[in-house]
Amino acid sequence: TTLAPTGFRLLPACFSRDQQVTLVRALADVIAEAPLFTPKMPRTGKPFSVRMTNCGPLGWVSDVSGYRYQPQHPETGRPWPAMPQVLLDLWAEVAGFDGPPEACLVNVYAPTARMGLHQDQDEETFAAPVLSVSLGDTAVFRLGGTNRKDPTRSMRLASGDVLLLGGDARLAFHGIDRVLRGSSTLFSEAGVGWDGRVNLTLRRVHP
Ligand code: MD3
Ligand code: FE
Repeated sequence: TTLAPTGFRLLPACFSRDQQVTLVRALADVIAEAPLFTPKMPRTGKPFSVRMTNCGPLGWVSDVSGYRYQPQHPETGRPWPAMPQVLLDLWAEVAGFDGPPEACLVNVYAPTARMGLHQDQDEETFAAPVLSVSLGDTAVFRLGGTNRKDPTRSMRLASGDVLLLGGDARLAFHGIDRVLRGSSTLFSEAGVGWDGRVNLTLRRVHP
């Protein structure tokens, strides 16, 4: 078994069920303003299995030209909608970083979607942590070290769980092996027409 890197903090059930329902409804408004898009791999153009949108001043996008942060939606050209206040409050409470998050990437996983092992290195600073919020179906998450060949460990991320990745964990390899279909009733309870899983990542892009 492998030790978690320093700077890795799981806050299980950080959000109450009521807070999760409120957040899901706020995300439905975000998606109405900034429709989900299917990112493409740089160079090859191969589509991701995860669909995405963003809120906050900047958003992460990926297409044949590469990965980048930009202030507008890649398809509508409009600015990203504001980050829901509950997310700004969460960051202020737990991030331990002086300055608000600049980007909130919204990853929407259909029940069969996954995300391969990768590092997050598109930001201009790694001094701030990344804060992740899981909603809906439980995910099987994989966390390694800062080298691709380091040993990895697997853990489940359930709806309402929050993960803080600072310190060494900020540059750790990580991915989503699979989503446990039907493990949550959150989205039906919230009355949105989705299934699967949603993950939010709050980040600083600039120092
Ligand atoms: C560990 N998202 O958006 S969240 C991503 O569930 C991403 O959608 C996954 O990886 C998801 O880049 C994992 C947990 C997470 C997020 C960022 C990290 C773990 C991380 C950054 C560094 C190390
Ligand atoms: Fe990532």
